[in-house]
Amino acid sequence: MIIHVLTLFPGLFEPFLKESIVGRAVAKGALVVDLVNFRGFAPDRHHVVDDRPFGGGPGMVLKPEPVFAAVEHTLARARAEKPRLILLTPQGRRFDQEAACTLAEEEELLLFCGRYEGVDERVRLGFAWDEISLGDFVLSGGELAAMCIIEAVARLIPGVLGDEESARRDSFMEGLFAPPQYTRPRVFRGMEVPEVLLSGDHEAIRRWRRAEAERRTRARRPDLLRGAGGADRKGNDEEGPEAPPRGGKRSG
Ligand code: 9D3
Repeated sequence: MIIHVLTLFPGLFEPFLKESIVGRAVAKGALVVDLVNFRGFAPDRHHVVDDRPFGGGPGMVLKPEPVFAAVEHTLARARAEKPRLILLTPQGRRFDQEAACTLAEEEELLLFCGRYEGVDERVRLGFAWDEISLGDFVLSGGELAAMCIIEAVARLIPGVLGDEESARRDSFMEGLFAPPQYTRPRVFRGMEVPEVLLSGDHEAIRRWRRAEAERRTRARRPDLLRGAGGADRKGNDEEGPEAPPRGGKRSG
């Protein structure tokens, strides 16, 4: 998979792309991340990318010219005919594992990281973006959201996780929280490992883990047990006039 990241802060991504599972995916060539600093696409001598909002108000807005130039340049060099365009914004559809699975099926993605108060509205209107948010909290820009998406997607690329890790992902526990986990020692500060985990009775262990996973999920996140299709399972309203762009496969 190829992921183009358009950002004013490519340095934030560099250590992240070297370490751990994402680093391994990049080293193997299963994932290529192309960092594009769109400051270089600002037409003026000082490479100014932001300006004051028409109508007044606090903060600055990303100017359309460098963003259009960077997106069009990246699309022109892309391998896929139509890479999926993703705008990271607090106004987007909430990211979840289902969205990660959808993105992992794509050959090529373009992630645009905004800064300041956001992008000029004509950037939103000028391209067929999927708009994605990480949740209802305030970040300073889209970079950390982009890294979360890169990590969630990289884990789903075939061959990126080791056998043991992917077996766990495919297990019956999917959709529930993990059951309590213990390792040595058997007693730590007076707290003992549950007897069943030491019993060697694999069927009893399986039943205990399943029951604990369900109990914990019911206590903390009963919405996860109600299954897909619940009215507001993701905190998004039903389809309304202002529902964020939907994503999903585009045609042609
Ligand atoms: C305090 C500024 N807000 C005034 C109404 C709006 C605002 C603008 C830009 C809030 C955050 C940002 C920058 N955030 C992102 O670019 C972002 C984000 C986020 O802040 N939270 C969750 N997901 C995302 S994805 C991109």
